[in-house]
Amino acid sequence: MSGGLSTAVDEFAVNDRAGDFCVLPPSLRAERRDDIAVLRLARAEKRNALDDPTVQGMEAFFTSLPPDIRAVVLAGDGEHFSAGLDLSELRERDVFAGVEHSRAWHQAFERIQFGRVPVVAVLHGAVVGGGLELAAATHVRVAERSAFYALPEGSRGIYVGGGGSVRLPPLLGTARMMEMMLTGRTLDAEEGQAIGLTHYLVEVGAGLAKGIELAKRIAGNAPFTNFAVMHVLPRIAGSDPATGFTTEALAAAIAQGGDEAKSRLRDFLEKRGPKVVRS
Ligand code: 1HE
Repeated sequence: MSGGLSTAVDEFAVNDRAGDFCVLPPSLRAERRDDIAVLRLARAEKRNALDDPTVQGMEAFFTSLPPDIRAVVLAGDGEHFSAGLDLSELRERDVFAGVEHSRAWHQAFERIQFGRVPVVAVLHGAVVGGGLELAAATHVRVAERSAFYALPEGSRGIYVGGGGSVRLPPLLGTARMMEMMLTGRTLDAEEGQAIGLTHYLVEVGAGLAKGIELAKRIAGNAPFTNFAVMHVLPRIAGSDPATGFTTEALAAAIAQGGDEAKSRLRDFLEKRGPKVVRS
């Protein structure tokens, strides 16, 4: 990816480690909450626009998570989650560099979607363009009431390049994505929730606490179950039914054959395990 991102990803992955996480660019900040990592976009002065070092830093972060981290919360500093692609970088790029840049975003976001642990996004303010593509690569989305969503690529004369054509249609529907891109319309937080783009809608300022609460619940699941949900379920959903049923049977058998399942099932049958509760 020589012409894609301006610095090699390895630079962040192999440099000396500050604390628990790999060295991150100034536009990212990570902290640990027990077995949860919170990664923040920390470029509020540019509305968390995603420049090369930020995308590259996210790839390095998700590639080198400490082994005891079991879920990640992704949030943004300031008034907005992310204004999307850093448009100031676009002027520099020729056509092939553009292809490589898009592929580099794909590679980074693939590390999120098909990484080691589930990721909960906490959305607020602008979640636009590449910011929405980033949110789509996470597994659970919490929105504060200030969140709004748009795909303004049409008005900038560009096209989504962070995997939006692949990840957004299953969330929004192809027709709605088409309409959003053609008209540049904005969806508010309630509309995003109504169409299933987000899973939780909370008051302004309450997103991070909700995200951490959900991440802790997720971290308490059996690791293989989380793995199967992240890695097997989307492959089944994208395959023909016969392949899907067979793959599901294999995943189910692997899960139930594990020690984790046996002890959790025993706990329930011996009245020690949690019951399902009405929310
Ligand atoms: C930026 C960016 C950016 C802000 N790239 N610098 N994304 C967009 O088309 C969205 C463009 N941004 C906006 O519409 C607005 O900035 C917001 C609605 C997000 C926020 O508005 P506001 O009034 O809070 O902030 P602002 O005054 O517009 O911006 C503050 C600074 O951030 C300002 O820089 P300054 O040096 O003048 O202070 C802005 O220039 C800068 N800024 N957004 C660069 N996006 C892989 S393909 C993905 C394709 C896309 O993502 S297209 C969508 C791009």
